[in-house]
Amino acid sequence: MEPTEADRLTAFEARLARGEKIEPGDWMPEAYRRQLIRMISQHAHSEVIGMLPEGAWITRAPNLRQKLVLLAKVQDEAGHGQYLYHAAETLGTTREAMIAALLSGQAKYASVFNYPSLSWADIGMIGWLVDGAAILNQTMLARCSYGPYSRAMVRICMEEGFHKKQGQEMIIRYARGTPRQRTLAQDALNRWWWPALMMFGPHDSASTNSADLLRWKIKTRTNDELRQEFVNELAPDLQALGLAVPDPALQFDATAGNWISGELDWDEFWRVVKGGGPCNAERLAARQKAHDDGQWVREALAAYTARSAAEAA
Ligand code: BYC
Repeated sequence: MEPTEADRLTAFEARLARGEKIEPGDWMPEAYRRQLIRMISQHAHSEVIGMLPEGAWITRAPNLRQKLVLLAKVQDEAGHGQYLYHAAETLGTTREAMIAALLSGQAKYASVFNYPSLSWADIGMIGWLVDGAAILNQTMLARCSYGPYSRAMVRICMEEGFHKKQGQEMIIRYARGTPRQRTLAQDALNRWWWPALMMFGPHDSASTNSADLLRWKIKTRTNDELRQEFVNELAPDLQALGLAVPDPALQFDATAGNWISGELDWDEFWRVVKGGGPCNAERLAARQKAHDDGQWVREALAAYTARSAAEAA
């Protein structure tokens, strides 16, 4: 007798409970597939759009070493986008559909990349805070239940580790440097602190997807848990360098062992997520231009594939 939908769901959830990975050809609930396509494609878009704030500084790097490091980092982000688009394609979507959703403004990507990078110190702060936040989240995702996503995360996390270290090294140097360098580092912290905290998403009480994602072991920790770990890690390190976290309400709760933040500006968060941030239009216009400029490559590839198929027939 054919297994019913309910039997399949029970068997699927039993596999998750045993810690097994789900692979592309395996049966999965439609909502699990949809959640993964949503999240992996948003993640891929974030990597690709995330190249823009830093890419803008490649030509203005202060020396050859810094330029090489930044070039390597930005190229890594492009590679992350590639792995992730491929991981999403294993679920039955296409690259074309995902890119169309991004360019039409329908798909989301991390809100943090809609802020401008105004000084060279921003490159260090993005590395330390933004890549640091990404690592916390992605170390969790490396254990997620979908095989291709979890395997992509292993390599991505290693590369993000290098990204975070280059940023941290730069900010430590600036914080111990000249008064001008300290001012640049503080200014960068003032502008990137809150957008970095917003990367973890809304509070758990407002997180519409978390229940499904946690049930199916796509996420294993909540938005607020990860954000708290980030603040606990960063607040003392920044203060030890003499940098002031731009949160007058920040205080240490010795009983819980947590650094407690003031409330995030959720109106700003949702405005940026919905397309109204300082650089949303500029970021999408840059992606649209890159897509248009790449049209000849896609045409050449299609012609090559068609000719190879004709020759093989
Ligand atoms: N920005 O139900 P929730 C990098 C949306 S790039 C924009 O909690 P979920 C790097 C959310 O999509 C790595 N939108 O969602 C690259 C949902 O809307 P939809 C970035 C956000 O999925 C270059 C709604 O709000 N990392 O490292 O449970 C240079 C409700 O949220 C955001 C990833 O992409 C946001 N911050 O949790 C440097 C990690 N937050 O889709 C560095 C993968 C929430 O229902 N993604 N929304 O219409 C995730 O881990 C999760 O999707 C999130 C959100 C934690 C982001």
